[in-house]
Order: sequence, then C-alpha cells, then structure tokens
Amino acid sequence: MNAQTNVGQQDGHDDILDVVIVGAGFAGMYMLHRLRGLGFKARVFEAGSGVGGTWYWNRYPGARCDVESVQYSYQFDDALQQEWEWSERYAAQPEILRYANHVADRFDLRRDMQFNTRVISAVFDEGRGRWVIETRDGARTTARFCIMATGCLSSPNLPKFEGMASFKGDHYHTGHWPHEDVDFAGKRVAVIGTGSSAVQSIPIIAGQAKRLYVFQRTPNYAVPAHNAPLDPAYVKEVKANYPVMRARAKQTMTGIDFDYSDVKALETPPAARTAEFEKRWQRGGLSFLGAFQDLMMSEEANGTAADFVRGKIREKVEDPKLAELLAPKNTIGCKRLCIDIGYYETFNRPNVELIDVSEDPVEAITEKGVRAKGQEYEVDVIVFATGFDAMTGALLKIDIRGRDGLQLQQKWSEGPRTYLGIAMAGFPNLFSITGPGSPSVLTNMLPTIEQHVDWIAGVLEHMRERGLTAIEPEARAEEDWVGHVGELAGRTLRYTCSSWYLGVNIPGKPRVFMPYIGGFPRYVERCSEIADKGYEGFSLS
Ligand code: N01
Repeated sequence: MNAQTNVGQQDGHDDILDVVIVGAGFAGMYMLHRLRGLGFKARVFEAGSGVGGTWYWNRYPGARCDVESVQYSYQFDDALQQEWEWSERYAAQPEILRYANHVADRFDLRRDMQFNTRVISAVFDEGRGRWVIETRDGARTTARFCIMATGCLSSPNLPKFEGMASFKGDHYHTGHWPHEDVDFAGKRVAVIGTGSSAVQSIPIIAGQAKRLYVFQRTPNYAVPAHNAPLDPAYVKEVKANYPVMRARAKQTMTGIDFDYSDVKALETPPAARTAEFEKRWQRGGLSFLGAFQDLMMSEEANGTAADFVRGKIREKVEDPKLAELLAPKNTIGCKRLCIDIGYYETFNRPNVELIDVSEDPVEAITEKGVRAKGQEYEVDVIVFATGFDAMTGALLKIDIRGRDGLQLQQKWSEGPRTYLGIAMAGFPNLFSITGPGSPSVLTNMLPTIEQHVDWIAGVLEHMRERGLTAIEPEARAEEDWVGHVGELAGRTLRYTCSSWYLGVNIPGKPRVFMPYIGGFPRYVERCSEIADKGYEGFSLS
C-alpha cells in the first residue's frame, strides 16, 4: 500500500476547480477518475488518512463483505477486473482496502485527493454560482459543482448511555475502529448490539477474550457465509464471462447476480419449500432471500423462511433457552440479513454470555463496565456495535446551505427529500452519490455507485457542451419522486419493522423509509429516461 499524500495547498477563492468531491470511498474515487477523464478539474476531500471509505473505517475483527468478491468490485475498466485477484468468496476488510488502494495507485488518484481533511460546511454562493466548501482547518475552496460521496453507513451511532464518560477501560465503535490491532486476549469484553457488525466480530472476539458478554436488544437472522478460498477455475470462468455476469446482475432487483426465483412460497408444497430453503442455506449468502418471490411481500410467506432459520438456530445452539433468546421473532429480511461465520455456535462457548436487554435496556455504563438488569458486568473493554445514523447522517453532519440560505437540516426536518436520490431542489449543482431515494443500500453498492457516477458525469458533460452553468431539480419533480419512493416502500414488509432503513435506530429521526425499493433495473431505466429527455424534471440554465 502506498503512503498517502496530500495534494498541494488550498485554493482559497481562486475559482480553479470545477468540482469538489467529498469522500474518498469507492464513490469518490470513481467520480474523480471519471471527471478527470472528461477534462474537469476536480479535487477530493477526505476525513481519513487514506482511500476506502467504509473499508477504511470499519476495521473491526471479522469485517468482510456480504456480497461475493467477484461481484463487489468495479467494472468500469476491464483490465482492472481482469488483473485483480480476490482470494476468498467474501473478501475480508484488509483485502478490500488493498483493492481500493490498488485502484488509487493504478489510476493515480491521490494527486487530486486531500486526506485528513474533514468538510464542515458547503454553502452555495448565489452571486458567483459556486459552492464554498469549508474544511475543519478553516480553509475554504470554491467549485462550480459539489458532489457528496459521503457514504450511506458512515456516520457511527453511539447511543448516549448514562455514565459513558466514566468507563475506565477501553472502548471502541465497530464503525470507527483503530488502525492498530486490538488485543482481546485474557480480557473481559462487552459487545453492545447484535447487528451485522456484531455478528461478524463476536465469533472472533469470543475466540480471544477471557469472557465475553453480548448485550442483545433484538436478535438477528443470519445465514451462513460458507466462506472459502476462491477456486482458480471458478475465477477463470468468471473473468472470461465478466460482461455477461455483470449484465445479468443489472437485471436483478439488487444488482447482484444470483438466482431469484419467481415462484411463490405460498404456492409451493411444504416439503419442496423446505428443500429450496435448505439448498440455499447450504450454498450460503444473501441468495437465501431470493428463494421465493413473495418472501418480502407477504407475512405468511415470510414466516416460512423465518421458521426455517429459527429451526437452524435451535439445531446450532445447545441450550434450548438460549436458542429461543437468539431466535428472532420479527420479519426476516426486514432488517438487513446477516451473513455469518459461526455466530450462533459461539454462544455454546463457556466464556460467552448473552444478556437479553430487550425488555430492560442497558441502564448505564459505569467505571467498571456495563450495568443492565440491576447487575454490573465488569469488563476491560466495551465494543459498541451500535450501527449508524444511516443514509442522511453523513450529509447532515455537514452544514449544507443552498439558495436563499436554505439549510439541508431544515429541508430534511421531516425526512430526506431528493430527486432520484441524486439532487435536491434548492441546492443547485449539488449531487449526492447513492443518496436517500436511490436504491443504494438495497443493492450491490459498487454497480450502484458506478451508475450514479456515470449519470452525474453525463450531466456535467451535457451542461458543458451547451454552455449551461446551473442545474437543480424542479420542486414538483422532487415531490413526485419522494411520493413514489414512499409509495413503493409502503408495499413491502421492509416498512414494518424498526430498522435503520427507516431511521428508527436514531432517537428523534423522522420515520421515513430512505432507500428506493423498486429495484435496480427499474431505477436505472428511469434515470436513463430522464437523461434522454434532456434531464426531465431538472431546471437547467
Ligand atoms: O448496525 P445495526 P451494524 N442498546 O444498526 C443495537 C452494513 N454492514 O453496524 O436492533 C442496546 O444493524 C441494535 O439493536 P436494535 C449492513 O448493511 C454490512 O451491525 O436496534 N442495543 C442492533 O442490534 C448493516 O445492516 C456488513 O434493537 C443497541 C445493533 O446495535 C449495516 O451496515 C457488515 C442500542 C446495531 O445494528 C449496519 O450494521 C457490517 C442501545 N441503546 C455492517 N442501540 C457486511 O457484511 C443500538 N443497539 C458487508
């Protein structure tokens, strides 16, 4: 991995930049590459000291992707996808970060990136038609366009437990993990939370710690990853057929190439249904939920999948009472399905204890540990696996002001409002990659990012060719889009539970289903249609 370097000094108000991109994750990296290719002058500001975004920050033990490596990768450059070798079916965080660094090296991206630079505000200067971007060091940079590549799950949520500051031991958040190795050997550890991050880290921490207490508010469904080294013959075949596989993936709801069934669970005889679930369980991974087409539409159908997984949990966990506590009762797939490696089995270990805080919340963090259910659990380390202020958190952390001083905070006070999840009325020349109102987190992030980047690059080219300098969604088009996103969300079971998709994990956050649930193909088609009609719904000047 290369040492990270910063580009020269700040520009001040010297107007040399066309575009400022915020964030050097997969979105910001490709956006920069694409714009440079078109001859735009762009610069990336990144709070971290290197590229990788999510994969830069989420370094917790066991962090790995839940989309298969050969699909969780860029496709914009065939030489890149041919030369890169993934080692495992689901790549672990260090390997994904190496990949991000490889891409940065290969396309010489760092010379236009400024690291250790957190953007604190972005204010539209109407007189000059430029965005003024201020960074934490007090420097200001202006650009005609501002593109937020700030990620969907990049603003960690640390609940305000009473007594937080009093804890004398070490504490970490999975989404903001230190770069140094954290050694749990011989230590007493508490993990708070049982979402994907916890499901991945708990088996590893349990294998090192003297004692592990897991504080579970809501149990989670996990299907096995069956992770393994990639078979070179399989990789060869994928590489030979990459265009076909990528094209097939783009026709699925999630942008992932796997076999979605069009058969209904409720129209399938029970034995055949179980056989299908079993087949997918043995295969492992997210395709489990593709077993039947009605699983996310009908509670009864969903219940057949949920029952199957609960049965598996009972088989894996030796103590029947513990198995019941670990078995979720809610809708499977309502929260993001977890992909696990030995999660449930970890609770058979004598050094692991589950504390059910579903009825009685964690009372406080104390000097010595965690107090719950009237008892103090003394620990040396607390791991907060408590998730993120998803989709809107990273954007709202920045003081974004559009025309007439309109603050994004104010505009989104009742939930995010965007056109296509890409742009917002009142905020000219501002774009968000995989913003709320786009398929984003419900899809394979890499192709979804590429589609947004290409679309935004297309807009900028279109404007340059016609001598246009400003673009902004019309209020009516945005209103219709927000209505459409909400209407589709209301039809699925995903709308019914308390997930971060709806923002309910953050106290006071409006309950709005944030991603577009109509599927990747339908969304892409709409974006293309809008572009083909000269950016219908946008006002250009
Ligand atoms: O966060 P989460 P995450 N007291 O919000 C609990 C992606 N991801 O970081 O469910 C006690 O899912 C909370 O409880 P509850 C993936 O999209 C992907 O694990 O709200 N507990 C929950 O158990 C994922 O969905 C991978 O009742 C509290 C947990 O903390 C998303 O990131 C890996 C609490 C938070 O779970 C987020 O996952 C990791 C409190 N006050 C993440 N507050 C891949 O595999 C919260 N909790 C690619």
